[in-house]
Amino acid sequence: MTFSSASIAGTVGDTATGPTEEGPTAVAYPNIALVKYWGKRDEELFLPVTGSLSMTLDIFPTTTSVRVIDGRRDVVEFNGVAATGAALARIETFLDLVRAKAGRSDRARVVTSNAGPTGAGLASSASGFAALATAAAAAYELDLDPRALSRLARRGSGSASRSIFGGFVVWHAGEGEGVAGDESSYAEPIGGDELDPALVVAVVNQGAKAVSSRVAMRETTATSPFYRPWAESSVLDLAEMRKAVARRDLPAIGEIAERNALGMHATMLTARPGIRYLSPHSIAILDAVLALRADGIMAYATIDAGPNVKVLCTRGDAPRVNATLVGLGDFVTTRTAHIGPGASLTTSGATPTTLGAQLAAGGDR
Ligand code: 2P0
Repeated sequence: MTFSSASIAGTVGDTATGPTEEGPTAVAYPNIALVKYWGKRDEELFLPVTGSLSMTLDIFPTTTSVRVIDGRRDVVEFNGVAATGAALARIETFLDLVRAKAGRSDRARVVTSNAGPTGAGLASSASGFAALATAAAAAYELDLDPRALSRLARRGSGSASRSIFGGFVVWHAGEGEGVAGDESSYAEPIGGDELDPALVVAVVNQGAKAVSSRVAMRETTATSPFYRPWAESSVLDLAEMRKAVARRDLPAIGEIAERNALGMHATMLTARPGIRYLSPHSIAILDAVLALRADGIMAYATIDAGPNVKVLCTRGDAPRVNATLVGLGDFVTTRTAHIGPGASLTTSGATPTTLGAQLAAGGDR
């Protein structure tokens, strides 16, 4: 756990992590699910059909500051550009929820930037809403413990509930509907950081996806005849995955993660009409992962709502995995991630570099 309730509640106004000129500033990292969240049982409360389990990364952070202002509308600056339309509305809706919890009505100025690609299946909404929840809770002086912060982040984007914490994290589906469901659906860390795996992120397309994961999961749950069987098997995958993490069994973790992800994509492919995020480049990487395993390298793939593939392996094998993926051709760009921290408040307000600059500075390719 990265911060205690005291550090959240107690930081507002203190010099170590208090408001900067832009207001409280939070940094959060993306997480990649090893057992996926795919489908909601309540769209408004973001209650998932199944629980999920993820690994928080140490790359592609989102940095967000929130300052309460004297104005009639929220103002949002995203990667240096004023947000409008649906992107602005989504943040306003989330701030309305924070304001309702705080009993406040004053508007905010939000400045946010992503170090990685946005909307490309690299969990930008997870880091984004984890950072926004953390900074907004501080700006509106909400006294939230990490569990409550995770539940709040969930209302911005389900997967953001997991990015409140570092390392391996489980997000409980929760029980029941309404208030009972809301209170029981939160994320928490489960240990296992000493596994110290690597995740080689193979970016084949940095562009935003054509179909958002929100719409895709709605269509899948509503129309795929394979959705229910996948959800049932995912519950079993989660139970097995928790045991595999508890016994620090990386090959089992990889095996479960790969089958769970392929199953999730099978449900999308069988939605009506089908939704396909996988591209020929994704398949080429899946083939390379199979070839690595045939060569005795413990490498397993997972893919989210986009064509990019993440390959789980040991820290020691990461250079070999990376070299293999880079060797596939110019279409692939890689970054190697390891276990990363939970969301935190910071004073720095440093603007993260762009993906291109990161790759130039220290990327694998
Ligand atoms: C996950 N994904 O578990 C799964 C796997 C994508 C594929 O969580 O509608 O952006 O905002 O709750 O969290 C992406 O979905 O969706 C996601 P909303 P979110 O990481």
